[in-house]
Amino acid sequence: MKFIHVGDTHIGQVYKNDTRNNDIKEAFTQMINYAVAEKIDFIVHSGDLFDSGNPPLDSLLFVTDELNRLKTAGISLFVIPGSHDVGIGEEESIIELFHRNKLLINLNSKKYIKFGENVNLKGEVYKNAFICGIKGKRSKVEDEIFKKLKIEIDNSVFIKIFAFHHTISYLGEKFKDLETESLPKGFDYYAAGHWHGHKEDIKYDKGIIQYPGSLEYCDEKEIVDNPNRGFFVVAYDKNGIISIEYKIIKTRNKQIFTINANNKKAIDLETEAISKLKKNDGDILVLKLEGKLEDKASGVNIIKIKKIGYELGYSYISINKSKLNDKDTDALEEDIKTKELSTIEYEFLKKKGYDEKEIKIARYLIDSLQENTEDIKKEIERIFYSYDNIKN
Ligand SMILES: [Mn+2]
Repeated sequence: MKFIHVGDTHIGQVYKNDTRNNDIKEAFTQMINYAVAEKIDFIVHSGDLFDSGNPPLDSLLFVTDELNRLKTAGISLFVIPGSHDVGIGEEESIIELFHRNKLLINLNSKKYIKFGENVNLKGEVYKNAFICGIKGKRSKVEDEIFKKLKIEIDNSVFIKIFAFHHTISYLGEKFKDLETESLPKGFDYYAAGHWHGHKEDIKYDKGIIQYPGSLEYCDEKEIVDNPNRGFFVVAYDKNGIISIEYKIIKTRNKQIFTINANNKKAIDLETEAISKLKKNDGDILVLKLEGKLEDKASGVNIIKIKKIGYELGYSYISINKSKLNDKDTDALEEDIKTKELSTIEYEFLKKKGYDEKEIKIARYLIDSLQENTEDIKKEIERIFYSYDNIKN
């Protein structure tokens, strides 16, 4: 018997670029094609099937069609909602809509999970596997729910699978939202999601934790850092797991350049950047501009570079200036060390050409934003959530 473990497919509008959003769909189709062609027994999805809890109609239609293909092939899909599958302020996730239409099994649908003094969790027994899981939450440490977890494990099966959607402390303290030790014990395979990197064979209790990573690159950092994208194919029999294979999907060609700005003028940096571009058939282009320019960083005409790039055939262009400095950024760094924030704000607005009255209004707005009212808190949470979306 064989199952696929996939996660973080993020169907939706990850990019402000149709080609890349279609690439994300195409990656999902590649996975479904494989499952159908190889007669896979079932699929476990470890969360973030969609990029948002309120996906656009084209995403809903696309997923409906793909899941119908799976259904026709007799392949069951077990899903836990991820941090992205739940809309802001909502309890239910978009996954539940598909569950009720019998296109997948939402492992956190009401019949599987009961919250009380304990969190009672049930699973499904399917093809001699016991499958259960806990949905992800946005940007909260969720050790609490895991501590209260009581799972009715069926021990008569060949393998036991636990799906979750968190970054465990094993991967580093910086991004963790769950202590590794908080995971329940007694499972053979921990199907992990949320962290978009790819990590295999993390030993835990008597089992292993597996992160397939995002199925397609969800941002520029993933494009640069993670060369391969894919999903796991796990074979098992009555003795347990036989083999695990990481199936790499086909992704678009990438061209990544870093250009150093030291001792250069903006126009020279721009010319050098343009000289790197070549005619191509829909490649991804990432240009990283780093170092310190002699004149102003704003002198690099990003719009012009992108225009030339798109004319040469690139389907997606990202130009990163976050490590590009000039005398102004140096001065700002010095200011931060020596001056009050309000002085820096005042001087900044003055330099931008605002008069005293306008600066007063701006100051009033800045101050009101620092007040701790519920509305502002909510707004800030929303902004942090969007930021979190970019990261995970
Ligand atoms: Mn994700």
